[in-house]
Parts: sequence; structure tokens; C-alpha cells
Amino acid sequence: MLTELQTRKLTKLFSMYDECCNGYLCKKDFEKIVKKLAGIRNWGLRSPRYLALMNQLDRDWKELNKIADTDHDQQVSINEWLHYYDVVLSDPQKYEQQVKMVMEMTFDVFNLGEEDGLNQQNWGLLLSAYHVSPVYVPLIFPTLDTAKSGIIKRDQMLQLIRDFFYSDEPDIPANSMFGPY
Ligand SMILES: [Ca+2]
Ligand SMILES: [Ca+2]
Repeated sequence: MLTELQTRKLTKLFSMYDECCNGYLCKKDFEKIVKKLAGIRNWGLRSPRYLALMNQLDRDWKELNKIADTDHDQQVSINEWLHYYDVVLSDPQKYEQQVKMVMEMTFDVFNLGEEDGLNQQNWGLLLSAYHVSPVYVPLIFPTLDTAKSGIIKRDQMLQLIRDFFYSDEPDIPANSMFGPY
């Protein structure tokens, strides 16, 4: 069972994917996110990275739709979304395949390369692709960057993501990693 705090965080995540703000997730929402991510990174519509991202998000959508869309209307409602995560988060293997991988892929879009991490600017770019205003970033990033190195490394990011999905502690920084919820 999801806790109240988890439900709030997952509702926030839903709102980030609901690009057209109609209260449902559909294929178009995912396509728009790919276009935005690629636009921010200046990837051409025929570049290998764009096509790989498009493929990946298309697979993610199909997987989500197949499992979560229990009333088969080709869109995922908030209740379907929450039920989906209730199931996924209770199975470590599903978490690896359906949450961790997707999050890591998004991370890689903005990865600094050599450093294998994200700085504050890239974190802001990532959030803006999911229509979270970058005004939150100077408030959020320093609390996530506990080592004060200016960069959040991959391992750290994966731990933050895990805490975002699983933790029921009200005061940890990971809860706000995508802005207010
Ligand atoms: Ca939508
Ligand atoms: Ca549905």
C-alpha cells in the first residue's frame, strides 16, 4: 500500500508527465516530452540520440499502458497510475526494469559526460523539460548535493530516486527533487 506521502510524490510525478494537462497520460504526452528533451539538447529530429530516445520513451509508454491501463481506454488516469506504482514498487525486479531504467535514461540525456553526473544548470534543464519551473532549482539542488561538490553523481542520483519513490520520511531532500509536491 502506498502511503499518503508516496501518493503525493507520485501525483507530482504524474503531473510532470501530463504534458497537455488534461489529467490523463497518453502517447502524445510522452512524444511531447521527447521533443522537449531533444529540443533542449539541440538534437536534430534524425539524429541517432533523438531516435534512440524516441524508441525508449515509446517502449516506456507501451509498457505503462499495457500494465496500468486497466479500463483499456488508451490513457492512464491518476488512479491507474497510483495502482501501477503500488504494484511496481512492491517488486524489486519491476522497480529495476520500469523505474530505475527510465530514470537513468533521463539522467543520461543531461549527463555531463566525463563527470558522470549533473550540475545545477543541467538539473534545471531536466526539470524544465517536465514543465517544472527552474526557479526551484537553486532551492532544491544544494539540498540534494550533500557533498557540496556542485555535481550529483550517478550513484547519488539513483539513491535519491529510490528515496523519492520509497521513503516515507517527510523531511528528506529527495522528496522535493522535482520541486514542490
Ligand atoms: Ca495528458
Ligand atoms: Ca485508462
